[in-house]
Amino acid sequence: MVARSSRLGLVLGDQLSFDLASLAALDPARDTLLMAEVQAEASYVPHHPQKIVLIFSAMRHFAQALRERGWRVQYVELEEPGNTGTIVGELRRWQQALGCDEIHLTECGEWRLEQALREAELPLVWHPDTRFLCSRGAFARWAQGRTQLRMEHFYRGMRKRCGLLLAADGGPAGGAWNFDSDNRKALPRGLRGPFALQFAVDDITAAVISLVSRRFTDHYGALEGFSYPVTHAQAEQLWQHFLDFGLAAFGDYQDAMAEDQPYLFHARISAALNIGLLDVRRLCQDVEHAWRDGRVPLNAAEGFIRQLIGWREYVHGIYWLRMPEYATLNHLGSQRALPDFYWTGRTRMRCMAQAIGQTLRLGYAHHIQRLMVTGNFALLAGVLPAAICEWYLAVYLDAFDWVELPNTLGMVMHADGGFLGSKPYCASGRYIQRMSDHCKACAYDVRQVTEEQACPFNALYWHFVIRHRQQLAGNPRLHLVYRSLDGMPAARREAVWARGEQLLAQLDAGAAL
Ligand code: FAD
Ligand code: DLZ
Ligand code: SF4
Repeated sequence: MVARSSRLGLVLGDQLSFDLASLAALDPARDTLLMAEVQAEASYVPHHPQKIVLIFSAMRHFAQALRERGWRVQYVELEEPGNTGTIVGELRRWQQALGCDEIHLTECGEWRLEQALREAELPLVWHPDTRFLCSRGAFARWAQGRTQLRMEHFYRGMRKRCGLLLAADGGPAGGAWNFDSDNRKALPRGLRGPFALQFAVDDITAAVISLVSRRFTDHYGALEGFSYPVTHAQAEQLWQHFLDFGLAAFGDYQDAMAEDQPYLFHARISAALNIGLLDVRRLCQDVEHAWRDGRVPLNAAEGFIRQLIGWREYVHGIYWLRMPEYATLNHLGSQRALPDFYWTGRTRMRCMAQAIGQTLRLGYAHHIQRLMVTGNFALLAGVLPAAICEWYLAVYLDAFDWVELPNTLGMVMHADGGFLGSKPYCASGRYIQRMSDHCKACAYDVRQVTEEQACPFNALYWHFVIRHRQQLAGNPRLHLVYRSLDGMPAARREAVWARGEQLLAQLDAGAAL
């Protein structure tokens, strides 16, 4: 027998927050919450197996925590008989079974699911996702009438609005809004980031790992080694660990990459934050306190806060401003299939093998690996934006469309024509050499461009610059690049182009490079 209830509340796998707006509108004494593991959400892209473990385990732990707080939770496990396999199907089933006349839910992270829900004939009562500091409406108001949207302008407004890192006169602490020029240091030889905190697998997670090992055998990525936080308390531990040991050097080495150091001084909190185990307001306050108490330098505190209230809120705003047409953009007309080695890590390019290898092992790569290694390669090789977007959405524990899509389609692929970023982040192997120690261990030679063993990034970079001259040459931020292309002797330019053509033909033939 199921108890009758007048209202149903939906809690999705990335809405595991006690202060979710829809929960605040419901009454634990009368209403029922629905949480459902469904095949459609677990397979709309081939999610990394550890991502499915994270979501299901965190959902099961959250359901338990809600019950302890007095909520009635209808929890549907993936293999439960009667599971319809979709969120809409489960809502319909439980609305009828419980006789609910209202379904309360919070705005979704992904347009795809929100659209499916809005199209379903269900008595839905929507609530805004107040876990973001800038609502969809506030972002649209900020964007209105601007000819250009720039993260830097948005970010300054957010600093003022949130009262973060401000001087007594209301200006920026330290006299500048931005310490980016201090935050591009290569890692000194021998310096290592703090040890990575590991979280033990409890009975709930073990049961989910067993489920995923049976049901998602065709998804790429390792299932063994899962050690990510699945509860609020564990996420808090991860955060405190970063505050104590990572944050102080975060700014300096934000852009650095190193052999066999997947995390360096990065916080590793994105997945926990995106599914609701951490609260962005709290994180920012903690960082501000750490700086005011003298525990971390200003360039670290500012660099970190910029990621959270700048980039994170900005891409969220852009996503909801421009969906669904944003996902279809392809300004540069890129059409190439995604090379197979993105799914296996089997390539002689050391930087790519390291970034992809750790991605398959851990479901994690830090920002510069995503932007300047795997992203840069996809941009230079002219991969179809939809194909590389699907890859990013599948392989990272923190990946949800609202954050993955603008970063990949906009920032990496320049497929929105510069709406999100003012120029493509294209770079040759020299950038990777400067910011990492990968080139020393690579089969290719980063100093060469046209030779057989030349770093593929080099010729592909010039090939990209040449083939997109029409779209990019007018961009003031690329004037120097085109000036140096034009200064190249014609024979050299032809040799570079030929080597680029040869590499692209190899990719088209399915070679691993
Ligand atoms: P840190 O380097 O310690 O940064 C702290 C926090 O800042 C992150 O946890 C994250 O919440 C936020 N942040 C930093 N940069 C960004 C950014 N560009 N956009 C949004 N938030 C940011 N992040 C995701 O959360 N999910 C994604 O699916 C995702 N896809 C990406 C795809 C590409 C192609 C690129 C270039 C970046 C993507 N990012 C994504 C942003 C960024 O790479 C990750 O947030 C970061 O690597 C997570 O690791 P961390 O927690 O150690 O971050
Ligand atoms: C990512 C994910 C996965 C793998 N599985 C589920 C699930 O079974 N049930 C659920 O409620 N949510 C899941 N999620 C998260 C959703 O995909 C996410 O809530 C949507 O993409 C909307 O943001
Ligand atoms: Fe990457 Fe080129 Fe350096 Fe090899 S030489 S690690 S391919 S940048």
